[in-house]
Amino acid sequence: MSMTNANFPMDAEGRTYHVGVKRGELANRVLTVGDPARAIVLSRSLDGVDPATPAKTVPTNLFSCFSHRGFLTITGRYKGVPVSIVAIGMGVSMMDFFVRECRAVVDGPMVMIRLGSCGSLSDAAVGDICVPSSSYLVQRNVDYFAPASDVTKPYHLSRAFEADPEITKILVKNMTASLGEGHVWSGVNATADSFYSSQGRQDDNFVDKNEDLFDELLAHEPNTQTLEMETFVLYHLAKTSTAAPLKHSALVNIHNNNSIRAGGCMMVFAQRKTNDFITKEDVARVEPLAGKAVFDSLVEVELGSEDDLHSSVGS
Ligand code: R1P
Ligand code: URA
Repeated sequence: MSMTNANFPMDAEGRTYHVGVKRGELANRVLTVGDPARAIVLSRSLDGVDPATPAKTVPTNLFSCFSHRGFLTITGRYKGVPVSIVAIGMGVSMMDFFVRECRAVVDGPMVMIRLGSCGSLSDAAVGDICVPSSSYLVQRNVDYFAPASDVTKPYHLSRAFEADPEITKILVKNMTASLGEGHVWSGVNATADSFYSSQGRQDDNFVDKNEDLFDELLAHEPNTQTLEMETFVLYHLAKTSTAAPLKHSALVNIHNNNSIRAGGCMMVFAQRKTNDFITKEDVARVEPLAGKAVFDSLVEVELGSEDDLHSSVGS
């Protein structure tokens, strides 16, 4: 694969270096997940999918692209509206690749919603859904661990960045309709740079100094409810995205000056207070219900008339 432009590498066809997508392959409305298997399960809710499609197979009526770096993009329509699903793997760098490279190949405003899994610090039980209205970043403060360090805090906690408030409201409504009252929670998310140390897991093989981390998170943001590994970057990059290109002035997002509107929700896989972990039967029950609620939300968000420009995407 040969690339041009070391600043923002793309191949001769205009495919981005990591996600591997080019103009015309991605919709303005994107659902992002970590696990490619989850992306394939959710793709079964898109228009025109043959219910006899074998499990673990991308339906043949949909566009799909599996990149050499492990990103899976699936594009089709939901209730007639073009949508994409992008599986990105895990961690803050993968979210950064996803947001920037997808933004680069789509014209006009975009909406991006993450459906992930998480650990719960609140009473949200395994199988429940949390819709965080904001997220902060928890980073291992590596300097603390240096020999003779004078650094006093082993973890750095950033300020919180907000999701798009309207998307959060729509997600809560649609998740509640899908999963039922009592199973949908609002709160603040903490995105950690490790599944282990910066999520307060104890590991005798390493010096982590994280015994008091949960107390520190709750002192920092008393409504901290979830721990996972990507959402902060999505909310942060949406808030720092520049306005939609002026050549499409009719599409400039009326809600703010950013070209990306972001929201997030997550299924509780790990209950950190009771130490429960979700069963595979519960994952199979919750994933498609939550996925449908996200698709309903994606198509409900007002973006402008981008479909006029991209009417062939997903068909
Ligand atoms: C860790 O097991 C992974 O699960 C969560 C975390 O954010 C991390 O990526 O999300 P996904 O299920 O979307 O990958
Ligand atoms: N994903 C995470 O990052 N943490 C958990 O505890 C569960 C899922």
